[in-house]
Amino acid sequence: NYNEISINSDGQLSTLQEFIPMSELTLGATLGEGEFGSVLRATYCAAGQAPQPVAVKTLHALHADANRREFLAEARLMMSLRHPCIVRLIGVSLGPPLAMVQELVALGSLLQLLLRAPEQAAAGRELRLWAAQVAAGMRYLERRRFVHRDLAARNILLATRYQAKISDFGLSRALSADSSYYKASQGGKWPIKWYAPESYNYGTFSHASDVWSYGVTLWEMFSYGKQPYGDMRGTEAIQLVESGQRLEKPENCPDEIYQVMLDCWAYSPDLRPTFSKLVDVFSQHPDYVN
Ligand code: ACK
Repeated sequence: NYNEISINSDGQLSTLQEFIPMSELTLGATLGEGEFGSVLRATYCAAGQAPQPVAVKTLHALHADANRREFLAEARLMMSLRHPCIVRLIGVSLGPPLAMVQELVALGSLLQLLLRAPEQAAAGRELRLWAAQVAAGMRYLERRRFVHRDLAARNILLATRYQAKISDFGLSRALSADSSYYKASQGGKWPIKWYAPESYNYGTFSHASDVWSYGVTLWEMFSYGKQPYGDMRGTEAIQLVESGQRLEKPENCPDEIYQVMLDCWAYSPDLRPTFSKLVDVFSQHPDYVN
């Protein structure tokens, strides 16, 4: 339904190449359920090009035209992002259902890997490498003035054991007009346990609030996929943070790494490290190249 392309007043999205007709996608197995819809493996056969394995992320939330418009504008921005530590958005399929066509990231999510095979995933070496790569991807997003808003281990994917990539950046903002869906899909909750105080108090999101979430993501990594704040409800986790307490040091986590987490969880956004600083902290790794 190419009529929808004219929705965009700035005209940039109407360069057709960003829209992938369903006929060029051969859908395969379901990879899993995401926060916004299903994720399917697929093959993308663009005319005159070699078939390419992709992940197709459907967005069931986007029925209303207003949301679609906002999403498509955001998708245009996402498509302009290119970095080895960022999952590439190849295009958007107008469906129905509306879907994002992304590069296929072979090993799936870091959280699943940590949970499935903690002893294998466990070499602290790799944890530090992934930490460096996520910081590098976030530094790139910051330079492009892109706030992620949902940085968490579930949104880090692994292309190989030595290449972590950030996915779903900006998606929660793109979908914020339809927040009811996002809340519902989280089992009635926003991902509050990853939110900085200014985010859960005032709905403010910034690079500094992404840094707070990065700290929680580090905590997930170094605790091999544990749920932050255990079974606590979001409101209880908020009380804990507001009282000045923080997530405890994961077992066997080096002190200097826990100190980085605590720095990320400074109550005042101005006191948190920047992603550039975080890249410096972790990029001493021998396998780190980005
Ligand atoms: O751990 P997984 O296999 O990795 O299960 C989740 C599931 O979809 C729901 O998010 C997988 N997934 C998401 N995006 C991609 C992608 N671009 N490439 C490969 N797998 C993906 C994720």
